[in-house]
Amino acid sequence: MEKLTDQQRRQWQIDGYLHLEGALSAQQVGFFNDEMDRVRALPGFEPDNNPELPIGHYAWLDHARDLDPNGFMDRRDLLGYHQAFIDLIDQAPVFDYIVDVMGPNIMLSMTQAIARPPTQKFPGYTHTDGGESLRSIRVSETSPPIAMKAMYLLTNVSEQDHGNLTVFPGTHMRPIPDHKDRVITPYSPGAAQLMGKAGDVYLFPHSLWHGPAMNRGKVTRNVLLYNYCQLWVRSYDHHNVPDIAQRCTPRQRRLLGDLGYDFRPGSYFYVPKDQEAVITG
Ligand SMILES: O=C(O)CCC(=O)C(=O)O
Repeated sequence: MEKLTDQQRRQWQIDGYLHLEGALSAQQVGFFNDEMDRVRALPGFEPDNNPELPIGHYAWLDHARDLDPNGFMDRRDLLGYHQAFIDLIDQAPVFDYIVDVMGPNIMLSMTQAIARPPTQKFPGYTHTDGGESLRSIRVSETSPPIAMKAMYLLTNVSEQDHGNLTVFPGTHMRPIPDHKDRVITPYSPGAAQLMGKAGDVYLFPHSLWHGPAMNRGKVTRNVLLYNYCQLWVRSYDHHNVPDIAQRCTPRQRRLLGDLGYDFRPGSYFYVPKDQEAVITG
C-alpha cells in the first residue's frame, strides 16, 4: 500500500509528522462532535488522579467529571459507544497511510476523545507517547515507527493558543538533549503550533515530542485519537481482545489483536500467515 507522496515521505522522515486535510467529511465531524457530547454523560474510562498511581492511569466512572458540553473531557476506549468508532479504525484514506508508514504487522493500541475548553488555567504540556520509553528509543529515518497516532481534529484551529497540537519537528530523530533537566512546554524553543480545520488529521510517531497548547480562544477544541503499534507491542487500552470484536470485520478484529486462534505464549511474536492479506485486503 503506497500512499505517501515523495514529498510526504520526506516530511515524515525529517519533521516527524504529516497533516492530511479533509480526512473526515463535514457530516462525520458533526456526528463525532455530537457523540462526544453524548458520551460525556455515559460511564467510561476517565483520568484517575490518584497520586499513588503512576501518571496516565484511567478509572471507570459513571460519567465525565465535567458534564458541561463545553467542558473538559478525556475519555478512553471509545469503540463500544457507537459502530462509527469501530469503523474509524481502518477508514480510508488514513488507514492506508498508516499501513504505508508502519507496514502490515500492526494493531490498534488506543482510542481517545479529548475536549479542551478555553481556560486561563491550563498552560498546555509536552511529552512523548509510550511513557518514558519512547523518549530514549529511536528508530532510523527510513524505519517504520514502533507506534504512531492519528489525531482527528473535530474543531477548526486557525490561530495560535486555541488548543493546537504543538510539535517539536525532528525530535523523533533527535532527542531534546536536556529534557531531564528542565520541563519542556509548548512554549519551549523549537515548538511549532499546528493549525488545521475540523476533519483534518495529524499523523505522528509516539517518539515525537508533542502536546496541546493552551486554549485562549472562545471554543472548546475536540479531537479523536487512534493509536497503532507493531503487533508485538500490543494494545494499552485492552488486556484481551475486547467484546466489541463481534461487531468488527476480519481486518478490524485483527487490529484488535484477534489472531484467529486462542492466545498462547509466543502468539504475537511472529504474525499469523495471513497477516498481510488481512491488513491490505
Ligand atoms: O491535544 C490534546 O488534547 C492531547 C494530544 C496529545 O498530547 C496526545 O495525543 O498525546
